[in-house]
Amino acid sequence: MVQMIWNQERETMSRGALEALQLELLRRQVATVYEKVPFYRHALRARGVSAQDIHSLDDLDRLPFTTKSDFRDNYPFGLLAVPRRQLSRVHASSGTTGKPTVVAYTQADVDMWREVCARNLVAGGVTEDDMVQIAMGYGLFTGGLGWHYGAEHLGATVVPMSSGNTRRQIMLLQDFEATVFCATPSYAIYLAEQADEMGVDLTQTTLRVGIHGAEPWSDEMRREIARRMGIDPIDTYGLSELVGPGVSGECTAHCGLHINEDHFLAEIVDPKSGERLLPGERGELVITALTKEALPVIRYRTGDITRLDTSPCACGRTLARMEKISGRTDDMLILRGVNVFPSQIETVLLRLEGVQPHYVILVDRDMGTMDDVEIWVEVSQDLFADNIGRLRELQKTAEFEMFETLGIHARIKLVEPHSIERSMGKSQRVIDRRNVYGS
Ligand code: DLL
Repeated sequence: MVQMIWNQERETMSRGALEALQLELLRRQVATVYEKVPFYRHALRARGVSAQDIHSLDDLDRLPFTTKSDFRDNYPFGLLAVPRRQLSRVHASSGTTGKPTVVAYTQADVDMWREVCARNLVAGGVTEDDMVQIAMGYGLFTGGLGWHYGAEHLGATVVPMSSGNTRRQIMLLQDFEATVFCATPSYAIYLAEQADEMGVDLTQTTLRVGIHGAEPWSDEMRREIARRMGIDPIDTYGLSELVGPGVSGECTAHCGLHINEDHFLAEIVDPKSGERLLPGERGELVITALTKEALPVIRYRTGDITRLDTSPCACGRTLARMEKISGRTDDMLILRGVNVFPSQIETVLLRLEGVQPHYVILVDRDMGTMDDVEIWVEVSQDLFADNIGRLRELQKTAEFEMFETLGIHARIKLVEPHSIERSMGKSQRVIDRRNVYGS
């Protein structure tokens, strides 16, 4: 397979050379945070470690973790390693409760960010000849501006739409002949649905690549997007605490997301104990930002569940691949003792004929004691208008499959098309009301 590689030197390094580079950068970064960031100086002193103690990458586990609450405790600029006037940009993640997580970039950080985003776009099949319609949110969210800079950097043409305004998006993507569409998977599905209603067949447009990410999505959802939009949907991953998009992304071989390891050092730990796991084991992704100047985060607990694979990839890149994220540690539902991620529920649902990719999982506690799960899922208009017998049959099959495949007892409620709220960004799939009982 011949594939364009944006940064041949960095993306095809031998593992030995890459690890030597990572070690050098790690030592430098630890020395910097010790000197410049009081939070890290205290944490390192408490563990009796300094840069001199890092002799190999195995010494990583001597370093302290950083968590989301450390960002909150140091809100807004307490973790900075540079004076504020050196900042070029500030972003923030929405944060469902309380203060947002604030992240900052120097000019060198913005340059690095655009470089890693360009790599991911090229890996996904984007070229300088492409017209890239960016339908991820612009603003404090990193999705819009991240891809914007990356796409410009590689020489493509950018249409900075942001999310929403869906009918206009559909009109312009046809008129401008966009070839690449960047959006969260849920927004891509929503746009496809609106296009159907407008009588526009997206598979007949010039669109050919979808750049997605920012939320968990199953392979079934990927197939649905590919079918409805006639594009190759590419998964990309990142988080604001590091840069935003640009941490990792799939190549067109679709066998995991290549991590930009010369900037982001990845490890997998047991989410409970924090112990490092063996190569290939699945657990929580922890990342150290090796080159960031403004906010050099050490061992950030992403909360995202995946595993790493360093075996050679068909595309020629040597950068390790992470498996598609199955969910977040804090999104994992424990239902009567069975662990399940919303993306697994999505997989089961979307395999059923007549079911639409719009669903919500409601978890409650029956009389305050037993977990009670109800899944609302939309069905196609045809099916909804059909006789009750077919609906009843589908409901029974869905309930049976949930138990057979995932071991959970869930009531399935088949609902009318358009009755579940659509999302322009990240969708909220789970409404968990159990903690109102305070357990
Ligand atoms: O979502 C950055 C981003 C923008 C990534 C555009 C990809 C594309 P945050 O808002 O800080 O940043 O949210 C980060 O979103 O810890 C994951 O839980 C989740 N997430 C991001 N990408 C994926 C993905 C952006 N491909 C949080 N699959 C992360 C599953 C993802 N979850």
